Amino acid sequence: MSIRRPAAIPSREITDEEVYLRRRHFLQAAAGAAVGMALTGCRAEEVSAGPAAPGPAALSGVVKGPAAFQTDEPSTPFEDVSTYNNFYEFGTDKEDPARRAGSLRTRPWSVAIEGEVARPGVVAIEDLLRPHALEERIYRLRCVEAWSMVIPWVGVPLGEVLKRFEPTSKARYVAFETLVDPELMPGQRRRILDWPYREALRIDEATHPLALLAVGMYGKVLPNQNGAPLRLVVPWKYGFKSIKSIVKVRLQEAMPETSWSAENPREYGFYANVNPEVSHPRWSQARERRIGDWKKRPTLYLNGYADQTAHLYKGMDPKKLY
Ligand SMILES: Nc1nc2c(c(=O)[nH]1)N[C@H]1C(S)=C(S)[C@@H](COP(=O)(O)O)O[C@H]1N2
Ligand SMILES: [Mo]
Repeated sequence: MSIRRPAAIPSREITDEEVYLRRRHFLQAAAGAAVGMALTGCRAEEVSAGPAAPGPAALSGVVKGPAAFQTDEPSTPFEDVSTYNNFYEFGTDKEDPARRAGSLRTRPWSVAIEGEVARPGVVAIEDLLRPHALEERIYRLRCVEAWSMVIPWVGVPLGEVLKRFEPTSKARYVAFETLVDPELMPGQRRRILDWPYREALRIDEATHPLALLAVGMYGKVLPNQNGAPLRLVVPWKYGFKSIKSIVKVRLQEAMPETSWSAENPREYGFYANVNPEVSHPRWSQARERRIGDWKKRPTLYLNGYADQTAHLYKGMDPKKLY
């Protein structure tokens, strides 16, 4: 069932999409996504948008995720979500990814699953996704830079995917890596970070039902600049944990090193749980600017997902989970 029948799309969203379709720079980026986007053989078959409607193709067979994974808050317009990005592989300005990520080729794409699993392997993205229903989840995204968005993602629960590879009893952490290819990712020609971008979760965080492997947003294939073809979404943590364009997943016993905490351990920790009471060394995290809003709003503990995730940190000092 497609939840993106025209009648179900609010008029505000249609207007946003009309605006973005006129944006030349966005079209260039989307053309890159369109080339490799056929999720052939999986439940997310490409629905051809036709030449008159460029931009990311619609995903079919998307089901609405459980109520606990939705929000009544208005979604941030597609135009903003797809043009205001952090993706340092394409440059450090917010507009760089939308302007430059057209160079990324997202098919063929495979993901290596390694380490403490009974069934390791290198899996084509189609095979990785095939057994799973694509779900829509509307999540808040809170960047450590104190801005936020509300994004209707399409994806599959990470825990369900990991289960198929049969984690061993030694699998205490899950580490992720982004593609390294300076030809496709021009920002990697400079050592802005120690590439590849690396992120990780504790196994109980990774298998929490909120943790999502996203392949789309707004009912469509993910634009390259948002982390195509496959990115993590962990909504109770700062946005930098939600690693994009994943090529490797490694389950392991030791706590993995992560890019931002390796770069600057004083400013970025392993947990990076959203917490209004723990300031970044250079700014407060008490408030945030929702993209599109004028006034700042208070930041919520665990980004408003404390009901669902606080139990993961029982007995740990919340102030140390930065
Ligand atoms: N590989 C990679 N993943 C990344 C980043 C990045 O620079 N490279 N930026 C992170 C940061 S800081 C944020 S806030 C989110 C932004 O996701 P969005 O652009 O889809 O909103 O992606 C995260 N994932
Ligand atoms: Mo971020």
